[in-house]
Amino acid sequence: MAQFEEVSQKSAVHPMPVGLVLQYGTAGFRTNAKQLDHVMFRMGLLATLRSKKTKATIGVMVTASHNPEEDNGVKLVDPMGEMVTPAWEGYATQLANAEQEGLLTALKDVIEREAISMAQEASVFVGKDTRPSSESLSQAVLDGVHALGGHSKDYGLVTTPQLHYMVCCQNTQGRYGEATVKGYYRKLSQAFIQLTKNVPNRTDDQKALLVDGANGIGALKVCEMETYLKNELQLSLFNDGSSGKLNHLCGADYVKVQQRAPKGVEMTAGERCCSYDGDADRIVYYYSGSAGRFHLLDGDKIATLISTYLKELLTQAGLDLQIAVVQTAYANGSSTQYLEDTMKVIVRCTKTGVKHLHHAAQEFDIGVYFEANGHGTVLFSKAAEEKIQQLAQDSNTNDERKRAALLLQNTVNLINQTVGDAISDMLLIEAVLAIRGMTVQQWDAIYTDLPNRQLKVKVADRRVIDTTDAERRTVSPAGLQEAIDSLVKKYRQARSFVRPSGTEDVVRVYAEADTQESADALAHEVSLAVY
Ligand code: 16G
Ligand code: ZN
Repeated sequence: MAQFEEVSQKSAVHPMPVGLVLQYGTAGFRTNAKQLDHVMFRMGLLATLRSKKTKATIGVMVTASHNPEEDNGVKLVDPMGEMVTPAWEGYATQLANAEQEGLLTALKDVIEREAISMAQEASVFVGKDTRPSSESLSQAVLDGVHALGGHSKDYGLVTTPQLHYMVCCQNTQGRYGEATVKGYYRKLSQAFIQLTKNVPNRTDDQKALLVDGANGIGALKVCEMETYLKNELQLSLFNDGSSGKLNHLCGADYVKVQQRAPKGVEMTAGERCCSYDGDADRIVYYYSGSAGRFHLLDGDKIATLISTYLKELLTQAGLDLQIAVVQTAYANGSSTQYLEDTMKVIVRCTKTGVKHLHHAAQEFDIGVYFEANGHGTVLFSKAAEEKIQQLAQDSNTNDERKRAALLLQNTVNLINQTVGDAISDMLLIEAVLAIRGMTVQQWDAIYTDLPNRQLKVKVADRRVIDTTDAERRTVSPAGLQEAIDSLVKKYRQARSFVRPSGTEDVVRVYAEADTQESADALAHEVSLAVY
């Protein structure tokens, strides 16, 4: 077949390095960019098959998020803008690791197992981040798509969530929005302006926000968006990529892990600041307290702010919709306690990795999900969106209910429901703070984080650790959980868990307790028990 001849010819131009074995992990393939050319070509092939299978547009994003600039990676995006379904992650691993001579057999195996009609048209959207290697690697993806006769649209430089958004817009015939970058800016900025325009006396101080763009794609895109915001938000952008290196001493991951301000951001006491990660699907906020102390507002604080705001609006609107917050084991114990005991919202805990949280959040009318590291969004069920819309349009509704319904409607429009989105999350947080008239300190004071510590432990084989209960308990090796339990008992308000990393060859240890000293000591003791 002519189709496969072209695959054979082109794959020779994208050869696999000898002896390299890669796995499609929690966030796709990720490693040094020099090892990825063949993977990109093959993901172009696989995305084309996935498109034929689903009869819909599929996305391929070339990025390695918060990894160093020398790395790169690739993720596939399914028709509704969600992460690719797990069975296909397995195919991705098989294709990436097939020997050069075995590539066609591996490809035909997928076609057969999925009963794919090769006559079906295919369409693939491709995007890339600002890494120097992304240019040629995204070209390799396009080569793969074309080798199997697929149609492609190259969005060039976009954030990861922008590409997810485009895929969803395309497959919902524009109902979710227009599948262009300008369409994305227009939808989000209009919703933001609608939300903030009736807030009385917003001062310039309240409109001001410092943004650390991690020297990446988020910096570029938030700049493009600024004019659409009509001065309703006044951004001071740092680490915009003009001189610094991607993710180096800056970005959401650096700030969260180091618990300190990024390089180059000059903040005065009480000023709101935020950091994106390298592909702008994560965000954290922070400020400097009066004594110069650094205060971090992570994904847990963001989830709390947003769910509190939504719950209040639902009450005002008189809408009986179930709202839940989805977290992982890393969520600070104080946040879980506050949400359950004070806010009385349902809290669910899932395994680490966006797809698990996203999936759990889909089970509720409104599902707010955030990882502590700042990745998250809000999902509204179709029924919830319809109820909100009906009420917003109902002329018999009284003023308070109508106002709340309109706010909810614009909130839905402001959120990128396909995946966590630093720009969309930032606009939502800014709108909520404005509407509720809150300063960043007041937001921070909703609850106080328990002191915590994370450690990495190198072990011979991290796969010997098996976990259960959303990674909060270990089932093997034997005796480990008992050892952790007895260590935890020594401290007050303590909790600890260990889990094998899905992205690095290490075991991660988390501990929290009433004081920093206790949290540090507990983490250390648990890490010794892991050896
Ligand atoms: C990936 C995940 C992220 C998770 C992290 C955990 C996605 C898009 N990203 O980056 O959600 O927090 O892995 O890494 O799912 P770890 O397994 O090394 O701790
Ligand atoms: Zn990211």
